[in-house]
Amino acid sequence: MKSISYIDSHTGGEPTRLISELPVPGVQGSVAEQLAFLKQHHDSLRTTILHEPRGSDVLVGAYLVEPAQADCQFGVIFFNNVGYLGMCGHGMIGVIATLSFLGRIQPGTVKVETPVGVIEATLHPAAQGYPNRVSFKNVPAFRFLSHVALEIGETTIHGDVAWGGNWFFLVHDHGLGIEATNLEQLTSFCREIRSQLAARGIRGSNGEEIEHIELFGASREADSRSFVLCPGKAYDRSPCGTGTSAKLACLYADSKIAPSQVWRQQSVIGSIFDGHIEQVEGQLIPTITGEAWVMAKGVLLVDPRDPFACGIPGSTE
Ligand code: PYC
Repeated sequence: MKSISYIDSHTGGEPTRLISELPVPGVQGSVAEQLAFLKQHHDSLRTTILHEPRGSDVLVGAYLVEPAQADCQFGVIFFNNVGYLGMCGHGMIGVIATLSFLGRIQPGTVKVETPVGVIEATLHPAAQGYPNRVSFKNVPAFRFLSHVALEIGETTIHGDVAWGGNWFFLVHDHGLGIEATNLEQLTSFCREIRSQLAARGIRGSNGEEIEHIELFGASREADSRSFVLCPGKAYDRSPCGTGTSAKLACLYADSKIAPSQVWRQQSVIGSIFDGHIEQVEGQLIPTITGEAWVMAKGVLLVDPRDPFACGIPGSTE
């Protein structure tokens, strides 16, 4: 029987399952190289941890690994039910909260190597009822394409393609209510957008598929409310850290925010991240702040005789 220890947290309602001891030998190199190795040789570990019956489509996983970069204290690889993520904002906040729970960090700043670059994450001193308030300086964000038109059913919509650590298509003129009572319609609309982007060959600047779709609407409590479809079928319960970074890059490109101006992004379930952007040596660096809560700790047991030991095939996309 194999055992895999985990700690679960949630950030604005979106869960992160941290595996702090990788149960796989021989993983080395840069964090991007470690991801490539795990993807090629140990992808069943991902499905074992995240697929039903142990996990669900909503869960995001994080492997804590050795960083290769000398100035980094940690390395992290994020993954989900369909594959691997370049970066994950809610996940980074959850990992930092969990490292604090484990006593491995104190309030202050650490550098974390991810497959897409180095993140500077700050655990704030506990205050105002929040034990785990975390900010992270993301990889540089940018808008790649603007005002791309798509026909979704009878509706013509327009969206921007932007990078915030993952690729996003960001849409405002969709005409749908960004409400938790409207999740099915929002999900199928976004899935249709994603299919059309793929069919029309609309991709990120490096040819990567655009897997995340964001719809924006008005908020009473923040500057904007969003629905974010993640790779697969699940929507982000948090305001999406990499999605908010992509949004900040678009707002900045449109001169709708100034450097350091705080933008408050609300998720479809009501949780809020604060974000701002700074221009550093010609690049746009987003900083995102949110809170996470550590909520479960346990051991996954993998019996090799179990026909669903590595997850239910086809239970996901
Ligand atoms: O917070 O960046 C994020 C994220 C990506 C996918 C789910 N959450």
